[in-house]
Amino acid sequence: MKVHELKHKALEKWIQDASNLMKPDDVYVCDGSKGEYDRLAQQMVDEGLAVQLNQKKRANCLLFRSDPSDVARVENRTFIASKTQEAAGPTNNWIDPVELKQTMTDLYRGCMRGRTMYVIPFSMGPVGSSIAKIGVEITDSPYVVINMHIMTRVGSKVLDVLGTEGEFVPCWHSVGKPLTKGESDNGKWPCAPLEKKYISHFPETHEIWSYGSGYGGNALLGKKCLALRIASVMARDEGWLAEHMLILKITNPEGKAKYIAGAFPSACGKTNLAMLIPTIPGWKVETVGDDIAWLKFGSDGKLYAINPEAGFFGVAPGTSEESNYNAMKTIEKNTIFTNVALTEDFNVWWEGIGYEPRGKLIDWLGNEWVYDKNNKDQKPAAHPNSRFTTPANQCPSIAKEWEDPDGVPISAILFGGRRAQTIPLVVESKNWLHGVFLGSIVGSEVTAAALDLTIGQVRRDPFAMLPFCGYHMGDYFKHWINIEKKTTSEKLPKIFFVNWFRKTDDGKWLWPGYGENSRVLKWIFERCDGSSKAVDTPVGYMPAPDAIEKPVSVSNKDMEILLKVDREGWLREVDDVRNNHYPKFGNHLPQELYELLDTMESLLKA
Ligand code: O2Y
Ligand code: MN
Repeated sequence: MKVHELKHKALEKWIQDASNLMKPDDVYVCDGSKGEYDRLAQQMVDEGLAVQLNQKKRANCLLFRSDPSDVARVENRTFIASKTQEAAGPTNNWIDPVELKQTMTDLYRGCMRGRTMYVIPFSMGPVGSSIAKIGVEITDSPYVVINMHIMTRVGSKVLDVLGTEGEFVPCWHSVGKPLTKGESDNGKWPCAPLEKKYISHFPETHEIWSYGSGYGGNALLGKKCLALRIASVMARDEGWLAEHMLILKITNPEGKAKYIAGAFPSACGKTNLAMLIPTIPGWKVETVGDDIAWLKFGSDGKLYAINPEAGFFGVAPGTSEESNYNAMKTIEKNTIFTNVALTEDFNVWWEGIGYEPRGKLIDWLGNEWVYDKNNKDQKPAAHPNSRFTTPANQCPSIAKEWEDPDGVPISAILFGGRRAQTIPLVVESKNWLHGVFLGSIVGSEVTAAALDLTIGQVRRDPFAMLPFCGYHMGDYFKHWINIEKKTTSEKLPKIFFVNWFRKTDDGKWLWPGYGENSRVLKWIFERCDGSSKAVDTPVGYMPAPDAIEKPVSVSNKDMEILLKVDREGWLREVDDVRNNHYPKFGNHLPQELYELLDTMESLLKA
């Protein structure tokens, strides 16, 4: 479609203004069709930017290798440009919005020379659902277009819902690599150097400006930028919750179903949990979403959740038939792989796929790579943050309600992280406020070297939202507290703190995880039904002895450790929260949370 054929005149003007600034060779409005996807895919294969995989083993699948400098979200180049720094809070990077727009306008000037500007109308949430939000992303990356096709609902149907005056979130994106006359990418992933990358959010005006990166969360602007950072601001203003949560459906042997949402920091296995295959007979888990949930009140006063996305952008390394059978089945076709290794027969391979690679591979950097069993220091063939982009409707465990425009009623919310010590297998909060307190102290051990922390150190990531909240986290805590006032307590989900990652002092896992986590989900399900037993402890309600059936691989002693209150460990936790964590939020930290910390400390010392 041509821009002048658009019925929405404000949208047409916005595109025209962007085009005048960025000077693309051409402007193309995406229709979201399969033909469009296939054309762009073929174009990138022809240009040497993508590899078509083996049609018999990976039908309609592509492999991309990004620039080695453009492999992940860039938190230190991500900005919340609210009018005041105080509104963004101390845990977000802030630049004055006027200054930032000036800087970025200069970068955007002529940035699309030699390229096509693609206009992607997309819906986060089922098209036309009252819960859904519409965005329009302009980008000069055809890689972004085909990823958006999978991750969101794209095209003419979205323009129809937008009509002549509908509201949309304007999202600007450029890889920041204009081409001179006759120049081409020459098979090289285009992007700008780190210091020129900007992933910017303007919360007051609901705008997103991204420049310089073509990768994942930096470029697929419906995901972290719109569905979390901007949506969290909308949710605060409109009285709902935009959360970094999976959504799963769990059904007991009698056929009764409940829906559970769960917030875990990045790299804690949300996709695996959302696609879990229970080890307990008769129980079934199905997938509604693996990363983002929007929770809104229904007319009955209960919280209903939708998954605003249409696909999964999962981490490849560690994904195997054993760790996530459903993901492995989902990615057999129609999938985009980024930065995994290529095998001789044009299939994909990554560390932790469950089998050793044969023959000569091409690693994520494009170099020949042969597996050397005896070399423990061999560089990985796939980048640790290599990804698959795959349609949710191909997932064998997808729940039939996953696209229900009204959402699914949430009975329980889980918070968790990777914690080798202290945090028990599961604890239920005493009430909503206590659940908010547990969410506010979520932390996870660092698994890969980070700039500011060493491996194993706990990084606090309240509600798993620290990198994704578009405003002051202290105010976000208050928003969660206030949610309780919108309904009656018994209609709110119960809140649980879980930890699958407990270890012995000599570093062995205490809990097998994966499908065995269904034993914990069963207890949670039955707590929501009032049918499973718990004991009151200083940290919350914990499973009564034998309330969780022990997996055969876990000893009685280990089970006891998993379900015991480690008073000394918790007192250290209290100390860390009081002295290092809560002070970060200054006077925006709700007083109620300090009071709960005091109460917990006295109970632990009693
Ligand atoms: O590194 C990226 O660009 C992607 S990060 C990501 C992708 C899918 C789901 N969650 C995350 C995350 O960082 O939480
Ligand atoms: Mn995530």
